[in-house]
Amino acid sequence: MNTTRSQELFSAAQNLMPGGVSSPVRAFKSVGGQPIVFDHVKGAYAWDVDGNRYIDYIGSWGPAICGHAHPKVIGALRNALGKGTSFGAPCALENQLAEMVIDAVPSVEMVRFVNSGTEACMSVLRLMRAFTGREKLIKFEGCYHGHADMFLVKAGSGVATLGLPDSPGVPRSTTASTLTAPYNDLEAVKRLFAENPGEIAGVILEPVVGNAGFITPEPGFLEGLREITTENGALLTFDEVMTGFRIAYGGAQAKFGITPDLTTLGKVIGGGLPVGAYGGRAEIMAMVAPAGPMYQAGTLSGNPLAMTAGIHTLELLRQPGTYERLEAITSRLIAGILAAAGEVELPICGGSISAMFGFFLCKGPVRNFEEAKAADTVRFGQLHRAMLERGVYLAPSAFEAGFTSLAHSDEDIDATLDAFRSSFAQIA
Ligand code: KE4
Repeated sequence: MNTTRSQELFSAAQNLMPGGVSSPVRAFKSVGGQPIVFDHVKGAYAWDVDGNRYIDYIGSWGPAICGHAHPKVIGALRNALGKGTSFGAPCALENQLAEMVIDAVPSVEMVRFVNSGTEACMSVLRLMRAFTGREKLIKFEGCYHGHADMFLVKAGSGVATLGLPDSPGVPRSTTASTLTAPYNDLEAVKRLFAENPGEIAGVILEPVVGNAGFITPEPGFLEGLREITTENGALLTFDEVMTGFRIAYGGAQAKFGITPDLTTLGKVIGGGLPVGAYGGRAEIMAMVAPAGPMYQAGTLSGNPLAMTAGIHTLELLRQPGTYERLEAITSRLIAGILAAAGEVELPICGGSISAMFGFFLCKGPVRNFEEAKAADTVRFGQLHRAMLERGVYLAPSAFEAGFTSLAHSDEDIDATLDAFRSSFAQIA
């Protein structure tokens, strides 16, 4: 691939923005190679500023589940633009998207829109604390809930990608109340409750992990967390910023039949524009200002363009056959990846659920972050660069999940598997 223009632009960006990016994972630090500067996206594809086309398995980190720049979303945005870009006042579109989210997500009786998943997670933590009157929180190693201080403890995603010990600038006093346990380890959670009786406000987790690589809950894990939190008077929050409307229309909670007390959302519900949300039982949400005393606010929250993009994205997703299609292409993709690695005897393990997939270059199984960190990240970097050369754009980190969309065709999957076969042969 000729990436001359990407190199020029990325080099100039280094003097303008830290690391030349607006979000760390985009800098390809852990995989090496030349970060690709995008020019435009459409459907399953991205084009860089040198005119190279890539089959895109990031999809803007989740929002592009219907394919990039879907004509129905773009058309609706064009119409909405004529009415203005932001009101800072109530608008009917907020009612409409709120009703769709409430109708779809089992735990959500009321919802508050914000502007990012980080904002949703920091707000839901404040709400858990406000409702219970307790301060401590349990999160899981490798899970990522945005970059708010109290979550930057053994976090996944970019924190794991860059191998950061967490982050400077986060006061010890802020993270002292954040307890951590290994994912899939119910005994560790029980111990934390026993050691902190009456002090834990809640447990937050990714019900399917996408930020430590792709890690699924073992049978009984989510059910166990539901029981333990209920027994201890603590709240259970599913961070469905990534899994929401991707694992199923009702999210992972619908797929697994577990109803948390609170849920965070983002990505898909904004259809590519900045939206986050938190919601749950009405009696808990009643604490949120101005209905209740817990303060949270936002200038651009519920803005008409983001609501429009979210409404039309969800309308596309609720069409019959959507999740069957996503399951079919994604399970074929991961099966082909595992088989291709097996053909050259490369250690690999992985899986998929609906439109989310991932693999680790190690024997496996990978049940938690410690085991994920044992995977071969050097070889993953070689694979990432080889796949880019072959026109396939994978997440630039071994600690991220991959995303398919309704726009990925059977031919795209075939071409991707061909690229995997030759890339595995190259790096084996
Ligand atoms: P944002 O603030 O980035 O919108 O959402 C934070 C967040 C919260 N919870 C989960 C489960 C998430 O996956 C995320 C964000 N995900 C990363 C990708 N792993 C966003 C990409 C990035 O940081 O550039």
